[in-house]
Amino acid sequence: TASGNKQALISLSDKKDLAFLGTGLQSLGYTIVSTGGTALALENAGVSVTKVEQLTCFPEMLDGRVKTLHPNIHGGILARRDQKQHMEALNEHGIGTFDLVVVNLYPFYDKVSSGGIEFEDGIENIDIGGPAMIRAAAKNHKDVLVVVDSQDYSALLEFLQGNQDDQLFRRKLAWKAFQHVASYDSAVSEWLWKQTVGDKFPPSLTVPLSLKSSLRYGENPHQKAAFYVDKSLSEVNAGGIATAIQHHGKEMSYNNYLDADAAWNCVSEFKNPTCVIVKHTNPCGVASRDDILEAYRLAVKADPVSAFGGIVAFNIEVDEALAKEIREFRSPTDGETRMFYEIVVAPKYSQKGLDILRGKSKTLRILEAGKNEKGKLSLRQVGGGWLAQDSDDLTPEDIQFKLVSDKAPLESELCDAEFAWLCVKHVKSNAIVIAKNNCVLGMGSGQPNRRESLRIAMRKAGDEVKGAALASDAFFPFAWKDAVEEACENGIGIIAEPGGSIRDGDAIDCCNKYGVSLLFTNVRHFRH
Ligand code: 93A
Repeated sequence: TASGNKQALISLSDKKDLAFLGTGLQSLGYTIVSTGGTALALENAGVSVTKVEQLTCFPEMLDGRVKTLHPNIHGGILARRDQKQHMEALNEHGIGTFDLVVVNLYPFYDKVSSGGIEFEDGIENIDIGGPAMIRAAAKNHKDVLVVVDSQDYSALLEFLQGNQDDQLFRRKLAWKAFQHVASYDSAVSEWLWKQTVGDKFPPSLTVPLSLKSSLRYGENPHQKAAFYVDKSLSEVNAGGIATAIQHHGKEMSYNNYLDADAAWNCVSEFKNPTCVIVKHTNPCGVASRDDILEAYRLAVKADPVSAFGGIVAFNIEVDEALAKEIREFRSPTDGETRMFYEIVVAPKYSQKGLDILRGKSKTLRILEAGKNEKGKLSLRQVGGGWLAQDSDDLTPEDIQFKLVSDKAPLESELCDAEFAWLCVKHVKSNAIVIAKNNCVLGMGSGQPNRRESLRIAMRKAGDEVKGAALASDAFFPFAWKDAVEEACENGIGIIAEPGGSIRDGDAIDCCNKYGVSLLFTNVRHFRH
């Protein structure tokens, strides 16, 4: 600049901490150039600013569509300081250089996701000048610092005070800047795609992700790993495991995230107070009770060996009494050893509850998770590509349980079947769940044949299998001398399965022979 001052360009939609930044820069001797609203906010905070119009000698035009798109602005950002001709060109046109660009964009995502916004309104919220400045500064980051996140203001001011150059710091900011613009552009493209195809599949797959953290390692210690978060859920506790608050314990690992997610997804489906215990992404204990302490004890009891070292999830607040129970409860296998867990996850904790759990062990991870959103996209990677599908949001309320055998079920048996059905959805295929009185008695998961899953589930249920409900995530390919008959012989009271096999008739005949109620759901819950 003419005065020889360092010059900063600030243009912000989200003006959080702008006064802090402005006063900080002013005291470091920076000349600040700003767009209309930003300039006003700075002046109100007692910071003196030069308006962009003074540099461009143009008014903001076309309802603000053209504010900063001008050589006097972009020349000052993009000129290479080490190129004589560049600097001469600036001199010739009386353009000063910018040393710092601070920009955040029109809140496009918030606007279009708040619902009920007109198409024209969406279009007007697409920022053009902002990304142009960010990209220009990020390209020329060697000499122009670029900041897009108010959380970086402190580090920026510290850096400027230090008077020491650090190209890595600049590069990191430039990386963040391009991430910011890329995720912004994908939000715009996704929205436009929806305006074209509506809610029809396939969706536009430019999912904006931001790096949440590096992980110590992946599924195994020799695999590098990191965790990325859906950009649209950048807020703390915005929903799901990714944004959960960790109150205590060791750092979350790759497998911890998988297991906590499975537990949280499962427990969130239940209306009544419920405890779910997960091991290796499968719920091995689930119980609903008005008394959550009892639910917890029953969930452990379903499979105490597997529950040890597992993840415990609740769908209601963990209060003092529940926390004490979690801390003290001894394994039903020997009545002595206190249960040990990797993670507790719940929607809420009372202060006392939290303090008690913190005292259970140094490592116990305590997570407070926000409500899961339905209708999310589910993605799986295969060699060379991605598979996309709607998430499986169907619950027993969406389903007709159709009686296809002679024996009419009792009301209680119907409830058991629905409970088992909701659980089986969360178990890896082939999945069998045996349940009674809102409590899982045994489950078999991940076996390549259904009969093996059934045998595991029955073994866990023991004598309690008599009169209990059985849910199968997919139909039985055979009935006689196979899984259906084995379940009937062992005294199962009611079976829920999708139906749809060419041997459905055999399954019905078999249930009739043993006087078992058979319900067809017409819905399958494969989980591969
Ligand atoms: O309408 S724009 O695409 N055209 C521009 O030239 C322009 N310059 C800055 N949007 C533009 N901006 C954006 O205005 C910035 O990205 C920032 O989000 C916002 C700040 O406006 P104000 O300072 O008036 O509140």
